[in-house]
Amino acid sequence: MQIDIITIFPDYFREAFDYGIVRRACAAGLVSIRAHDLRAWTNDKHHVVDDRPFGGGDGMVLKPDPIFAAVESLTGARRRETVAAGKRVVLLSPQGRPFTQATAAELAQSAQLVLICGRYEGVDERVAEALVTDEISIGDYVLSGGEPAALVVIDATVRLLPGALGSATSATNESFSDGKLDCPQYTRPPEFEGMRAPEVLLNGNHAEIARWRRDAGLDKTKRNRPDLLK
Ligand code: 9D3
Repeated sequence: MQIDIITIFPDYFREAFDYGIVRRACAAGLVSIRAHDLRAWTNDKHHVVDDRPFGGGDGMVLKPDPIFAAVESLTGARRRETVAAGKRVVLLSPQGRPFTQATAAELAQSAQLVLICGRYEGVDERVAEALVTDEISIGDYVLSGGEPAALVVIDATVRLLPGALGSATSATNESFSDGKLDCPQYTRPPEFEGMRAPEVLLNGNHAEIARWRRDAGLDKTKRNRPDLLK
């Protein structure tokens, strides 16, 4: 998979992919990730990427032309309709559809992923109308821009690429795949500052351990994520 990020802060991503599963996926050649400076696709002396909103109002809007030029040079296509099968053009935006594990699984099928990071008050809507295949938000809170959202989308997607996870961990046997949260985990020492790990986990009765884990995961879900049980 090829991942191209379009951003006005390419340095934000320096070292971002040098850790853990994403690093190993890059090293193994499963994915190649590059961050590109949107200003490279401007033609004017001052490399202007934004302008004032039509109709007035605060802040600035990212201009369409450098973004269309960037996507064309990275995908070979200038319109959503002409973007080849297997290529996705993602706009990170507060107005997008919510990002979930299912979205990550969908994106993990693509040969190329182009991520457009918004900044300022937003992005000229013709980008979403004509260029983008998926407009995505990572949740209901306000970020300063699309860059941290791009990191989230890339991390969740890359770890689903075939071969990215060690055989010890399987992508199917995880929270959100089965609709409830993981159970609590404990390790040595069995007693720490007066707090005991649950005895059931120490006694080696695997049927009892499995039952405890299912109940403890369910308790955690009821308390922290009742929405998952509905
Ligand atoms: C909805 C808020 N907008 C109206 C006042 C202003 C605005 C806030 C934040 C416009 C752009 C941004 C920058 N955010 C993103 O680019 C973004 C984002 C987010 O803020 N929350 C969750 N997911 C995402 S994905 C991209």
